[in-house]
Amino acid sequence: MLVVLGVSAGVMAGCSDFGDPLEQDPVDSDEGILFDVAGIAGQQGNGGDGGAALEATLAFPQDVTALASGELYIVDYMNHVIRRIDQAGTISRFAGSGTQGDGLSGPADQIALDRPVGISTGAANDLWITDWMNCKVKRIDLATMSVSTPIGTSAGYSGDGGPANVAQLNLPSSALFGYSDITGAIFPDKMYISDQVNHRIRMVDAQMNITTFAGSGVKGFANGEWDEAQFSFPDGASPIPGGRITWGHHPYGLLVADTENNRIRFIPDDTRQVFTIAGTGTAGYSGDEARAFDAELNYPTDVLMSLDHEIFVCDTYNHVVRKIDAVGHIHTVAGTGVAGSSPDGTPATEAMLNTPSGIGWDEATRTLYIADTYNHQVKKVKLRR
Ligand SMILES: [Ca+2]
Repeated sequence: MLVVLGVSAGVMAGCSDFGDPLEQDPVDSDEGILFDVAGIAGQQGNGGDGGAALEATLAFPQDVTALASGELYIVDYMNHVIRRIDQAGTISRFAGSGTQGDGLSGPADQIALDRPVGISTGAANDLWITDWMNCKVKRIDLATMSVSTPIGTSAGYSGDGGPANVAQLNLPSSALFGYSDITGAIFPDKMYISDQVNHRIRMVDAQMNITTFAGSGVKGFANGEWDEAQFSFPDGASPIPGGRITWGHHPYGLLVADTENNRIRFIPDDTRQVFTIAGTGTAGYSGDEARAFDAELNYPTDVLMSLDHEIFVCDTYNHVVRKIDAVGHIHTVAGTGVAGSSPDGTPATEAMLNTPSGIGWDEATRTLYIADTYNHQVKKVKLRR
């Protein structure tokens, strides 16, 4: 089914976009085509576990993480669970009881979560859940499938210099373990957390002590020294999750989706001198095919980097995903700029998204995964270099 759709859509894309048949890709006609992965457009629900992910329903999925094994993990935000799609495309509840609450320890599928926003790989046969409303980061031991809560206690800002389990965070929106180098290896020494309402990046070391890695804590915009730099993440009465971070490796450092500054920031791991790599600061949708530094973004909430040094930006209120190439030019790779929904198999730059919030990446197949939040779906597109 997917193959048939992919071939027909690929031929259509070839006719419209690549008039010269020599430029058509004879190997992979799925490239550039947006496919559904999970969820039904416009249908919020919590159904379908044990069956095909394409027939399941989701509730405002916030992010998606692809593992090298081929498994996919979906942060099913308003269902308060993490769902897993296996290599055969079957979906199941992986973590979270489905009851909104705050379970500190116990079996993964019985633990209560409250609006989780992220899941990331650890270095010790574990996965880490960013449990946003609970202001905690929870660990799943994959050998025992049991959960513990080593980071966070309640909403606030405290605990730097001491153990992370009694420190306060305020709506942590992503947690990134270790330090992923160009080979994909993870060095198990640190975890970085975007501490959204504190407008800071926190760091937890191997001894499980917490500190502040970057951000003065003042909401605003300032580049420079780590403790003087300012970020502007969503806060206020009912913020959406934002300010997610990822590793960049050219040079090594953290990339930050600085959501309310409409910019992407970079923090080199060695100097911690914060600077801007994309966005003028003005909310808008402009600048494609030119320098990302001169482009307008609108409320970017997530960012990632491929091993080819491409940076992908979840440009949420523009309803698109954009790519900053290795020479610093920005392009739209999915979405049209208009909120909506399009049929499975539409060329990605002709397909509408609705308020995408999180993106994931599978390096082996160069597949971009998109949490298409307001469509209650996860989608994917393979991208050429
Ligand atoms: Ca992500």
